[in-house]
Amino acid sequence: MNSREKLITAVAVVVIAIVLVVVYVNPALHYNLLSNETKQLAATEVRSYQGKDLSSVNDFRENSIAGPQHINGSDYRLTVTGLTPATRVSTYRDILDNHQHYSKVVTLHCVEGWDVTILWEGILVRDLIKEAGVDPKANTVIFHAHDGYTTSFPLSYVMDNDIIMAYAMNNVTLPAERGYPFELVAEDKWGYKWIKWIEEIELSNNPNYKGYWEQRGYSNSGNLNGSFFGL
Ligand SMILES: Nc1nc2c(c(=O)[nH]1)N[C@H]1C(S)=C(S)[C@@H](COP(=O)(O)O)O[C@H]1N2
Ligand SMILES: [Mo]
Repeated sequence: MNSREKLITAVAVVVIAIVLVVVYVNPALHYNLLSNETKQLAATEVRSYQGKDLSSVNDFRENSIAGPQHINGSDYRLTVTGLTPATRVSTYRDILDNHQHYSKVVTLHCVEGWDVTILWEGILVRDLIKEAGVDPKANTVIFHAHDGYTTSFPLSYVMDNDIIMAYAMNNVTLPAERGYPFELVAEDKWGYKWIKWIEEIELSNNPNYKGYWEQRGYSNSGNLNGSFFGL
């Protein structure tokens, strides 16, 4: 090679190296670049699954208490706090790379009268809680979100059911409006229990804790088969 060819080769190597580093270290680019468990060929929303029609990511009404939250995937930390032997801090990559992924079609019903049926993909909340460990005094789990929103459940709800924290819907990574990085798929509960932008999972011994809408009169159990007012 002459010196001009050497220079071109050197520049090409540097450019390729930079691209690889950026793709590898940036979790926001798309989890499936980093995961060997779920292979996706295109980030295109699926609209039917096993014969069922799905709603679209755009069929939700956006009426969050403080508008969409924009969380940077590389700065994101999830903590498990409260009645646990060790406060546990995880990054987005830790959560996606080191846990089993699950998918499930579940319908979200908002008290306003609309609903959306979505193919959710996420990891089990139970797995994160088990990893941190649970003090025997804990009987309640309180989720805290980036916008200050909170909601709570009996601990048994997340430990005895397959409750996932979703990072994708209809095969696409959750957009900011839908709760990126994680929205709780609170099956059998009203939409206000489906907390978006989850940052903290707190183990508590207060079964009477009331979250944002619960303090404003909505049922604390949030059970779909009951009324959303009262208990
Ligand atoms: N952090 C946070 N999560 C939230 C809310 C909110 O305001 N903040 N709204 C809840 C309500 S009332 C519903 S119906 C669902 C779906 O709301 P979306 O259509 O705005 O996504 O998100 C729930 N999760
Ligand atoms: Mo809602």
